[in-house]
Amino acid sequence: MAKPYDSTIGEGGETQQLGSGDTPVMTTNHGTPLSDNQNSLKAGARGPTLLEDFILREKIFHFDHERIPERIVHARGSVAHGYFECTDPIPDLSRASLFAEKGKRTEVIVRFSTVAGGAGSVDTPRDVRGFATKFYTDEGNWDLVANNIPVFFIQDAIKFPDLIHSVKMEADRGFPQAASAHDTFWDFVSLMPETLHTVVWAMSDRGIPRSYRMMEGFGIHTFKLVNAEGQEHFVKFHWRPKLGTQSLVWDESLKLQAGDNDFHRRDLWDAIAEGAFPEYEFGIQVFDAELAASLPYDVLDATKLIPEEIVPLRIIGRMVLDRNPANHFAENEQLAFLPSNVVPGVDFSDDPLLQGRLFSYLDTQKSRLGTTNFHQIPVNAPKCPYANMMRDGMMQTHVHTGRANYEPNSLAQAGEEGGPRPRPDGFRSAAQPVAGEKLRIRADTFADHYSQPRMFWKSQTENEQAHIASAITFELSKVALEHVRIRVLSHLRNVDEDLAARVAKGLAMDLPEAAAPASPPVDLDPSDALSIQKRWQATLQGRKVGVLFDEGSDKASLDNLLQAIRDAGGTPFTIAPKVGGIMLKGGEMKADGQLAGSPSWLFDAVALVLTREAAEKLAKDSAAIGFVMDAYAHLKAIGHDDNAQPLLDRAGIMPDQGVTDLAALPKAATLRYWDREPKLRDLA
Ligand code: HDE
Repeated sequence: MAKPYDSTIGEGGETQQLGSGDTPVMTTNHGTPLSDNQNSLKAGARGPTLLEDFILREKIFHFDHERIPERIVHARGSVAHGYFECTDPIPDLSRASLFAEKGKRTEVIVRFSTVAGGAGSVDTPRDVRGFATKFYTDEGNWDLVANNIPVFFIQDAIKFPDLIHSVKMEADRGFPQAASAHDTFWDFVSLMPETLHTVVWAMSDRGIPRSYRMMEGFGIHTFKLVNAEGQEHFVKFHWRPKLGTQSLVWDESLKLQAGDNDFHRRDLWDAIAEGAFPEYEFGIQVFDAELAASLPYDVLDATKLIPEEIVPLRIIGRMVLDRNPANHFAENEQLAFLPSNVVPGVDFSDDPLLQGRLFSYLDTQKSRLGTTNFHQIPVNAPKCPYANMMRDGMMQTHVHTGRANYEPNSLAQAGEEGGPRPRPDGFRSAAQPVAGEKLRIRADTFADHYSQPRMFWKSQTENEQAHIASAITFELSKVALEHVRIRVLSHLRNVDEDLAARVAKGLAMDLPEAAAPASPPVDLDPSDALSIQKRWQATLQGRKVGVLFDEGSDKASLDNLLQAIRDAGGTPFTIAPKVGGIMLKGGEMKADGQLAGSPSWLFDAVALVLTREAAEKLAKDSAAIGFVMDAYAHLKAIGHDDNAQPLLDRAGIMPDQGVTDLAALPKAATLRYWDREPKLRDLA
């Protein structure tokens, strides 16, 4: 046995000589080399630990302070590095350097997130998703802190703490975690009809995305682009995923919350690790004050969107995410976004929600990261030179030299460092005339809360409408306060009578009187761009197919299928009751996953390559029955041959277009079978 005082033996028994070969020396944080990282300093082998043990105290002290406050909202997120490439320069619209030349690349980091849950919560609750991008441009960092839904719950920043308090776990009981289906959130919604538009989006399939790689992003607010001549245009920013927008079905997202609470984080990590780099188009909607004035809603109101049919999207760039983080804490927890980070050529509008955000994010970073110098943390620091007269502060890492810590100064005349100076073409706010009385007031043009949720509802397919009505019914069924449910129904009547009637029926409640609108709703034209199903991209790229096999399966058919899936751009994942080598007809094969631990919720489609005997055996195994039954219930393609029939029969699978032979599976697996749904569940 090693003597405690010279123990350099690790758990595995391997001895590491101090500083030998390439192994770095382990030291304290102040550089003193350690001789022993296994034993604290004791008075005798079985005696008490000594206070003198500075090595033990430093290690425990540091560990005790490892956590920093999590983000108040968007606490759970995933990051990826990559680049933005300008594909269609816009110098006529903006002097921003990242949009100046075709092919110009700018480094980025992106953080995707949920909103309501804590850092350790699950990835797939019904929620809005964050889509925040930091562009490290050569004229400073531009942070586009966006969401996957193009509108927001409230119109004025002063309501944000109330909104978030209402949706987070209830104050007395500390639950529910990461869920909007509870009294306080819907109480707030029922009293603030401006929330309805975003609520209807969140209750749609947008609230349960399939992957961060298959989600749109929206800057929401109206911003401004400013060109070198100082001319300004209004603009809205959009991200469009190359794989198309895709979502889960509700039952699947619930099961994933139990089965793989890192579903989105893992999906993003794996895709990048495998070289299937997520890609997004970057689009702008550009318009001027005249067009803004012609719209029946206010472009400064963050609860409204401008349909692409009215202001088309112009694609000016693309973003590729090609590198996983090396350290979660350094690059995710310490990553700080600020909507106030803009570069020359991009400017703010007077949207009162945006104006509030310009304060909040800077303020929150001081509280989370503990210092005004959080911009010096590598992930937050600009990649271009930066210099000013701001000095000192906690955790200052720059050693500023010379006496010039004020401006103006004339120290250069004496041959000393004079320090930086502003540049005439540095950031300039767009010159905008402002006049008005100082009031706590909201513009009349913000008063209509129903027309746009109605437009959204009317833009959906029948199946998507059924999902929305069912989601609202589900959430309100978890609301114990009956007066809240009644009040929500009274608002839904103004959105759409059919929607209100379906939710009321789903709750087994009578329809109340419609709420009195502050401004009567109008019928806006529906927009196909607002529907996921109408714009479905039938591709196997980025999709995963779970292939179940067992003893005796035909190896040649299995190999053919796996290759066909790869050829179509998909990722096959093999599953068997046991993961070690399984004897097949034609050779042995190992599985990627064990059947009991690889439910079909993890895949976009499934295939069964079984002998008749194996199918009969698996027809008595609940994991196998559940595998097939859930794939069917989640509207996925199921590829099989005749041998699998006993298992299909046991799982109650009825033939339809999505239940195909193995050869047709790669094509069938590009879709979900929405038509199957009414046969399976009673939607509202
Ligand atoms: Fe945020 N929001 N927010 N938000 N938000 C934060 O900043 C806030 C809003 C969004 O991955 C916080 O660093 C206020 C709209 C994303 O690190 C905080 C208001 C949109 C992220 C904050 C809003 C967003 C945040 C928490 C109303 C979409 C995650 C931690 C005026 C356009 C960023 C932090 C990341 C994070 C405040 C409204 C998106 C507290 C006061 C609208 C994607 O500062």
